[in-house]
Amino acid sequence: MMKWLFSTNHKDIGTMYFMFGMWSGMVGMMLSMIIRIELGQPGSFINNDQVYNVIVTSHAFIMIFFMVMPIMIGGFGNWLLPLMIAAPDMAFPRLNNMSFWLLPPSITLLLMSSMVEMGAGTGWTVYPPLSSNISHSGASVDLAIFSLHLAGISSILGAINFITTVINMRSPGMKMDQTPLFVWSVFITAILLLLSLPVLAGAITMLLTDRNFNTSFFDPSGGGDPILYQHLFWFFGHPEVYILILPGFGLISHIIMQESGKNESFGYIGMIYAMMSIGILGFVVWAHHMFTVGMDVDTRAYFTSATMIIAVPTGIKVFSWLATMHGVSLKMSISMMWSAGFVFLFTIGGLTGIILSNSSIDIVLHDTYYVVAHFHYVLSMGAVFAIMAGFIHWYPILTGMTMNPKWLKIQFSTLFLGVNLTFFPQHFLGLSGMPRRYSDYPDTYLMWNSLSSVGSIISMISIFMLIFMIWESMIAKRVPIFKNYNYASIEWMQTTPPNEHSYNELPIMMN
Ligand code: HAS
Ligand code: CU
Repeated sequence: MMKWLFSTNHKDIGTMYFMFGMWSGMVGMMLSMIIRIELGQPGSFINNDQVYNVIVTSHAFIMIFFMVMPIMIGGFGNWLLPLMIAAPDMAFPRLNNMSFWLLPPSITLLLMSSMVEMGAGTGWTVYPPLSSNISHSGASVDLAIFSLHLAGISSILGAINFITTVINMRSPGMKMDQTPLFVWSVFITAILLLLSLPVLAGAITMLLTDRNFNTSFFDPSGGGDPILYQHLFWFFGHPEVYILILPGFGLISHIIMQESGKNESFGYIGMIYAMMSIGILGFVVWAHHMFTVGMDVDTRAYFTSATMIIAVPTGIKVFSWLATMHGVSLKMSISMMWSAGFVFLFTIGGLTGIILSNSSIDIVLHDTYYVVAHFHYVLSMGAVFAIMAGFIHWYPILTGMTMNPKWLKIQFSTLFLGVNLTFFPQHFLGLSGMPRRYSDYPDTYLMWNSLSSVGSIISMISIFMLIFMIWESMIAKRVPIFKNYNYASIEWMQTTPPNEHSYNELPIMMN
């Protein structure tokens, strides 16, 4: 018990992040099922639109801050990053413990916000005036803000830890341009976190004082401006979406390289520059979320152009993954299926992003289901597929157990079908004008909505299958056989004292 509470060990902390993220993922999934039940047919299921909005808001917060980020950065980052640079642990092990243990109180505050008063039905963007005390009186939004404060502190501390670890703890002789791409991806993600989260913290603190201490940062009646909040939020919010995907890029690069039997990714240096470009560009495109606030045409032209440029480095990544797979007789392992699925579906999500970046088109599509389809392709199929790929790829090493490969393939097919059936029809709903964050719709939207809800049930069944397979692997006690040299070398690194590591002995880690 105390071993976990006071743990300073990167693997144990990584395991706690995994378990926390999986638990939050269950909560987030159940909330999404309530959403899809409400929208499965016209008319009302919940019978309360505030409650519906609270569920949508909690779903987004939980999936972003308590599922994807803890699993990708906290779980895979903690587990793999020190191993990949042959460090004995993270640079600040006790800080690492604190980063993790800030999360349970944070999610508790969020869940409490739904239990008192009428809940926070603001959407994850928490825009005033909806989030001001006129529309959301009571403690709910304040609790949600405190929750974000804690999750933000957790992430900032984690970011400091990862940045320091990558800079100072690399095995002697390992240059930055010899460091695996997953390490680079977490490093760049940590910098994005460090630069963007304080802006969110500022924005929500200003909102807090607007709500409780009569300031009027975002209140026109006191000389403030609600649009200022949107600028501050999206200056954080857009880098945040790359925070959610970049570690996934790193996982996918590693898996595709390894499963293609190569010891180097195609265009390794180009992949690093691509991630750096995505990270930098991510800070200068934020107002593509605000095309409808009434911007002048030059500003719109700028944000459209800057946003589109991100397709270039992202394209470099996509084509480098394809080139890494090219020219070998590919063995379609399960982690490779997830990775190929990632490349395909993430690209679809990216292309709809390019469509949305056109400001004139976005005036029509903003706040419709087209946006919802876009971000679920890059998140539910991008981020989640990367997590699934990484989890299945490293499961034997992390746990010393193996899941049933045939069932894993069935599970892959099931989730592939489920998420596509859920989200592809949402493009059509958006194009025909169905708005997001509404609990009901006219009959004309019935067909695509009911298909979407059926898809969500298929996805849920797939997740249950995975849980069953994890359980089955525990009772079956099959011991993994590390035939593959690459696996073996990670195993070797786990058992070898760090001072005996030398870069030259780690050919696979070169990427
Ligand atoms: Fe996004 C809204 C534009 C990537 C997540 N995005 C969101 C929201 C989320 C999100 C969560 O410009 C909703 C937030 C909310 O609650 O309101 N997004 C883009 C663009 C990219 C992009 C241009 N998004 C992501 C990633 C996310 C994510 C990654 C998370 C993981 N997104 C937008 C816009 C909105 C938006 C608008 C606001 C919409 C609104 O009205 O609210 C790019 O990074 C995508 C680059 C990737 C590719 C695919 C691979 C590239 C290849 C190269 C060739 C392609 C070319 C393009 C030359 C482009 C293969 C050709 C174009 C064709 C159409 C064929
Ligand atoms: Cu954006």
